[in-house]
Amino acid sequence: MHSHFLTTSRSNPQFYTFSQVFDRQSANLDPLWKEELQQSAWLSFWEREGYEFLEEKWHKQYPEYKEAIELATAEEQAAWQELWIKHAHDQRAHFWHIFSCVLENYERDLHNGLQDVGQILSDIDDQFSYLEIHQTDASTASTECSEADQEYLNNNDDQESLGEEQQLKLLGLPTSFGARSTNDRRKPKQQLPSESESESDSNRLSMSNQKDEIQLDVKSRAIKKTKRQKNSKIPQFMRDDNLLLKYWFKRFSLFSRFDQGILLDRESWFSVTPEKIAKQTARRLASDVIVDAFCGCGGNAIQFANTCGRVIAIDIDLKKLAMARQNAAIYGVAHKIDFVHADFLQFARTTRLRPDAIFLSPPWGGPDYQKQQTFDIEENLLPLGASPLMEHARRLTENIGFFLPRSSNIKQVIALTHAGEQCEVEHNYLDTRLVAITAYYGKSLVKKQRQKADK
Ligand code: MGP
Ligand code: SAH
Repeated sequence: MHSHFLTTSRSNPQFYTFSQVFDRQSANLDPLWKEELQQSAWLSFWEREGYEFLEEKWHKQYPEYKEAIELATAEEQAAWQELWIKHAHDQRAHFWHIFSCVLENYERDLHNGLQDVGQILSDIDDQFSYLEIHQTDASTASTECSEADQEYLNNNDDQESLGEEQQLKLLGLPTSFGARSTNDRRKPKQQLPSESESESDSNRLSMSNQKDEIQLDVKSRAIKKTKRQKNSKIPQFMRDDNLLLKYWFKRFSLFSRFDQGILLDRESWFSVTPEKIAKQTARRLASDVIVDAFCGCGGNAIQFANTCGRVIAIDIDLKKLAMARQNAAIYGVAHKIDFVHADFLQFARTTRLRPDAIFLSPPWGGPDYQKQQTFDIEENLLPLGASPLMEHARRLTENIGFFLPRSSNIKQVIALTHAGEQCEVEHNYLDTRLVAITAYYGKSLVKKQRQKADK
């Protein structure tokens, strides 16, 4: 319980995603699978989020930097630059460590989702032996990361708040690497690593790939700082509701602009897609016209508005639509969204609209969905099972993104694929925790990641 709160109270979790392409008959995996996946997932993660993190941590550690650099001599500027490079190396090692733990979780989570897979995918199991994954009871499953790692991952977003020794132990780094006493943190010139130290540091990094290096020049970047109001009030209905309270603690992970007036009703508190995941889905479904079939208070619709030409946001609940409109205005994108009050099933049967993509995030039956070890997507989704819901969506387009519980039966998810086509199943993590999966269907959406092996 305690660690649960530590996890959920953090406002800026890191987002990691892994995906795998399946077709109805086989997963087309080969022995290189894990290594390839690891490489590409790490690169896309680091390219997507690395620089922002480096900057954020840098300015936390050296708040005086911005002013100091203005007056700095050329020599002092070079000293800062060297310090920045070391900082970048340290942080990359730090995130690589966490990433490795998440990857181990992914192996386990994927395996859990495939547990019930029977005849139809009989050859997948053999192929997955390459992953060296072991069957674990989902309720007791833990990553292969040690308990110390877990504690670290749960507690740590700010490296600075950890003891130096603890950091080094957990990062598996030598004392000359990433270690700084609190006192000399603010004295960049005295703590610059020697060149040889720097070199050996970079040699120690688990992945050496040129593309992996984020180009380093902190001076050239303007630093975004969003000031959060500290005085947001917990809505009364949440105070009395133990179930909901945990979502309050992660409000900034749901909406980074939460304190600018985001509105959510009870159902939406536990249903809204966290912003970083919604952003990822929006990158994947970027198109001209998209239908968000169950838009709720707009978590996904807002992000679609940033990547799509036009968003048709449908919900059966008028109050939620009003909140979605206000939330979209906070993100400055309300003008790109048409809010449609309708039953999606009815809409799909009657509309002449032919969007480029549809996103489905229907109700899962409330937070109790977690009580099922394996979530049956044909039985438990509302208002319809996954297959008939997909049939409705396919009247409009074949390009579909489907947001589903992390414990979904992957066999059922794969079975939604059209014969002869593939689907891509994406596992979305915030920090080390799997939040949900997103399945993509339709030729133009599914990544061609296995082409090489297929040839
Ligand atoms: P969760 O399992 O309730 O939260 O939902 P969490 O923090 O993982 O729970 P914990 O007890 O394991 O800590 C995880 C995410 O799934 C939420 O943030 C929502 O984005 C999404 N989600 C949850 N529910 C119940 C629904 C739902 O009914 N519909 C949709 N579309 N998304 C949901
Ligand atoms: N993706 C949304 C959350 C969706 S929650 C977000 O990130 O904010 C599921 C939503 O489906 C709820 O808002 C619910 O009102 C809506 N809904 C339920 N049945 C529906 C139907 N038949 N047609 C359209 N919307 C429906």
